[in-house]
Amino acid sequence: ERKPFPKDFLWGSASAAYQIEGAWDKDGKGPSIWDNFVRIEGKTFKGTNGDVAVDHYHRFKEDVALMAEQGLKTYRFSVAWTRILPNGRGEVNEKGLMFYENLIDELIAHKIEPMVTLYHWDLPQALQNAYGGFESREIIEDFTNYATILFKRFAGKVKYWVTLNEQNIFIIHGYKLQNHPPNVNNAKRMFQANHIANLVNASVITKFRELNIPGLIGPSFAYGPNYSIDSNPKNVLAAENAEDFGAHFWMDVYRFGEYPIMVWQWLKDNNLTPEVLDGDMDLLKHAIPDFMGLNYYRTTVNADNPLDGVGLGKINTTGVKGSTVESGEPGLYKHVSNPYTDKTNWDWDIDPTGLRIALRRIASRYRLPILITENGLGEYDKLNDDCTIDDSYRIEYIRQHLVAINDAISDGVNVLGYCTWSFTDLLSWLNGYQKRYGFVYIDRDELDEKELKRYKKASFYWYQQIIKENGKQ
Ligand code: BGP
Repeated sequence: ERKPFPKDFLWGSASAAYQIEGAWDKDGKGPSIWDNFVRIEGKTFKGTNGDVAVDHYHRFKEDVALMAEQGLKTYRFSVAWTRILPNGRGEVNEKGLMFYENLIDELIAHKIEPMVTLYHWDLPQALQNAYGGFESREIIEDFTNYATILFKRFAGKVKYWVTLNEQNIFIIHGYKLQNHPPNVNNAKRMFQANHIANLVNASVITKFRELNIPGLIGPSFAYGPNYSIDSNPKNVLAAENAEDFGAHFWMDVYRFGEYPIMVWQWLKDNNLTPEVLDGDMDLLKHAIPDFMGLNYYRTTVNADNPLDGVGLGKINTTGVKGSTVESGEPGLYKHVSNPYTDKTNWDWDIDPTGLRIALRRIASRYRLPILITENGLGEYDKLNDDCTIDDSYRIEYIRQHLVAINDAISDGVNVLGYCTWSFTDLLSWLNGYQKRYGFVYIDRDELDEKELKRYKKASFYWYQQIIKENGKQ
């Protein structure tokens, strides 16, 4: 029997600073690693960047008014570290802090719960230069100081805090696939930076507890279940490997302060273990998050991959169906296409049942409430002559995922809320502005900073109704 959504369910939507704000060098903001990375030729789709993005920095009141009109209960956004501390540390830039204070006050005035992500990938370039960013333990103190400024300033106003957005993504793409800064392909450095990112996460949670900040804190993790292509035990084992390496390697650390046994053995065998100092594991063990933040987009199918098998591959950043190049980890698994699911134009599987499975797996293994911090459909949208946008495919996508959440809740999973990605259209890191996720269309084709007009899509009105009826469909 399907149970209703809880009364206080957080109906929300999400964004990230670099993808919407623009004003990349305004009011004292320092450069982040993304401000520079997008300028390397060939790294982003047709060289698109977030210099102007959708100019949310200057239009946040208009955007919040739209959120209020839709009836959002929560809005998840990230703070750009380089607005608060242009060099990552040192003097606070009051103007940068004021931007977020004004945004938070505006949300509260409209009865929208602000949900703040501390880090959505835009590391201060100054810290990358000074000591290699996440590769040095110095970042633990710098990050914790930065977070403390926000905790103290917004304590009482902000109840939901997200530490790191998708550590798995920024580590793997930054230190292996070279799709993100710092644009490195080096396994040893990757596992080192990852261990330090774990310490950063734990240190920030520990600080939050020490300061007795009222509210909830946790990381957001990109997870989609790994399936096996069939019941061939070799392929089933490959899917298990993918779960261990792609999910447990992070979430076990967040929840238990321990690396999965089998991954740790593999790291030792391959001479890739990070440097673990006295006290590290103790810090990790005692920083249990209040919730597991889940960013869910797709599932992955796995098959056996020999040692001389498939390696890096290539993700689809063009929006031309079928341009993904198969990837894998030799000796462990390879990712293959799912014959049962529909795909987006960027080859992402559409799999609402996978979300139910994800919620159940996380709930059983980690015994924490789950906050869905991202889910959505990236597609081409068309602005009609009468200024309407019929994104019925997006409505159908979200509707099916809400049914899956409702099923998981009925299965007994504690889901605190659901944030769609994204509220307005915004910059997709690697895919430009053509891959749209929003309820609100923004015309970016002819970039005119004075224009960037907002148009409500069909999905805007549909989600408005869903919120009004608390998910009843
Ligand atoms: C997540 C990120 C978001 C957003 C989303 C969509 O990994 O946290 O910032 O970009 O994915 O991905 P994409 O823009 O690649 O389609």
